[in-house]
Amino acid sequence: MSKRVADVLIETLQAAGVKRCYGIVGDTLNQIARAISVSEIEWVHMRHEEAGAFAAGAEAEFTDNLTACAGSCGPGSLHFINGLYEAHRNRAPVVLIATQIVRQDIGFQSIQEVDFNEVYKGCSVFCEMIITPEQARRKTVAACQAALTKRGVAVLIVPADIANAPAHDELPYTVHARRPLIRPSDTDLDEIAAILNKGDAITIYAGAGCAGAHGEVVATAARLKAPMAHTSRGKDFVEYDNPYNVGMSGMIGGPAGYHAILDCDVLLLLGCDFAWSQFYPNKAKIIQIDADPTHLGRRHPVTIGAVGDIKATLEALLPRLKQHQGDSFLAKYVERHRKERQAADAETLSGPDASIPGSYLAKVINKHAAEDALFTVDDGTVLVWTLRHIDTGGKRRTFGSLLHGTMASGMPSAIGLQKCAPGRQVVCMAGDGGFTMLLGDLLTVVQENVPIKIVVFDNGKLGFIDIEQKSAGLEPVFTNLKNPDFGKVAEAMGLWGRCVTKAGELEGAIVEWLAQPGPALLDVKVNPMQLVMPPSPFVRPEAVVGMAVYTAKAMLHGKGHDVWEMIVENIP
Ligand SMILES: Cc1ncc(C[n+]2csc(CCOP(=O)(O)OP(=O)(O)O)c2C)c(N)n1
Ligand SMILES: [Mg+2]
Repeated sequence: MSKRVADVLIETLQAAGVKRCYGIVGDTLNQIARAISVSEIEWVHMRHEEAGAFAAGAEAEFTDNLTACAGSCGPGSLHFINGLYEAHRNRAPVVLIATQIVRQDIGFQSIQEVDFNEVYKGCSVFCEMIITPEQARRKTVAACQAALTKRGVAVLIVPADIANAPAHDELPYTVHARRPLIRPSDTDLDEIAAILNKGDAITIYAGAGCAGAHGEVVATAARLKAPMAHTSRGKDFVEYDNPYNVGMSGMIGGPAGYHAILDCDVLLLLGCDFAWSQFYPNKAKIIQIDADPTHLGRRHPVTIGAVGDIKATLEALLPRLKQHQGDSFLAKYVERHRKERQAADAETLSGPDASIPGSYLAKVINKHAAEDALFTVDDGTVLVWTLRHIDTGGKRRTFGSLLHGTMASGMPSAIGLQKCAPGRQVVCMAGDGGFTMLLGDLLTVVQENVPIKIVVFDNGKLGFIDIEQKSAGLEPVFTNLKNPDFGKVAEAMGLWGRCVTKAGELEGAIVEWLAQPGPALLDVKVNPMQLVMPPSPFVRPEAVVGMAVYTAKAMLHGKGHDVWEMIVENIP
């Protein structure tokens, strides 16, 4: 067969570093699927395109390699949308080949016609159609280059007649994606240093922009005698080997991180775009350094905002900083954080027949998972337990939907991670609601034989929403989930499966589950009444009132047992 545009497209993606393409074949995609089948790119055959987008996004985020997904026209390429929002917000370089009906039929509300420019403009750095065969290579290169350099999703719309057309001789366009080193000017660094050198009580708030800068960030804290709080996305990069760590702030953080930020006189934000303005201090001077200029001062007014990569900026800033001496401010929050951790670790259960709290389950997994395990996490209470109780130690990584906040990303992201890191242990911390949303792709796990380890935090409800409704003073509605034994479901679908209901069986089951050579699923019936308790100093008054109102309403409606159980489970 003579060379087609489809071949040019795939050749170009391969040259740009694409190793895998996730999707579902069909009509307008078939010519491209044929080109992939004779290329070095691996096709990963999903059951739902949304899961394909989550998998591609996780692979791209973890490896920093361009990763592809592809769909047929209309609904086939529409289904990626939620997963691509997730990838885009995580700045993961993903390219979607959205195939389209033939050019001649576009604009007539033809069968399966969808305007992908409209659909994908909110979650992409590039969204263009290949309009003629003569521009195929050039436009594919432009898509790859945008995804890799602007960090996000590129959507390449490819009408079927174009994919099928004979390839043209084009100039040898190739992708250039080298990254510059960026740091503030010397004058700006002097100004920043002057404020920090005068500060008495400085706190660092570190975000995901600190990736790759652990040494420099810790050295800066040492120089400034500064406690260091971190965001949930910064956890993997700064929490470990860090004597200055005081934990997270925010609704799922702890009092030490929260107060260290509110009580300081200078706050140094490093690669940190934490969204909630009520957790920023109003009187302190705030210095913000971020690689993305649009992040500067958008959450809270700042004194100085400067653009720079954290590692390069701190390397240039450190020689300008004087060694601070007094460490009473630092010691206060470090000690407070140590006590919080000690209290959390001391959680015990009443005996082998006790029900299993989600927090306890996360701790047992923390104990037994590999030291370089990769964790994916569904949105919901399970995300809170994971962020609070999984220690990364610098080698593990956690992948939750922390910017887009979607359910169901856990299992498909684990597929993508295991595909690109076959030697690593990949653990998916799933919610029963999130897991069943894309349950069909458990068949992909079996068909592609990806040996991920899935644990379902099975509380029989949309737990997080149940808590939200209760704290608004409402009686929970529409949150119950009628679940099967997911261990048996797993076995019927062709993987190892088991269900655990009692505390005494848990540890042995976790060891057995993690030791499985192939994919394995552990269904753990966790306590449905466990609340996610925000640290007491910042429980919003309306939430306290809400819980009280709910309690009163539940009592009135004869649900005294629920209330009693909630109290027993949550009041230490
Ligand atoms: C796609 C999507 N739909 C709805 C929501 C709103 N939401 C957030 S958490 C949640 C409940 C999750 O339930 P489950 O997976 O069982 O986790 P749990 O909170 O019970 O641990 C819902 C419905 C969302 N974030 N994403
Ligand atoms: Mg649940």
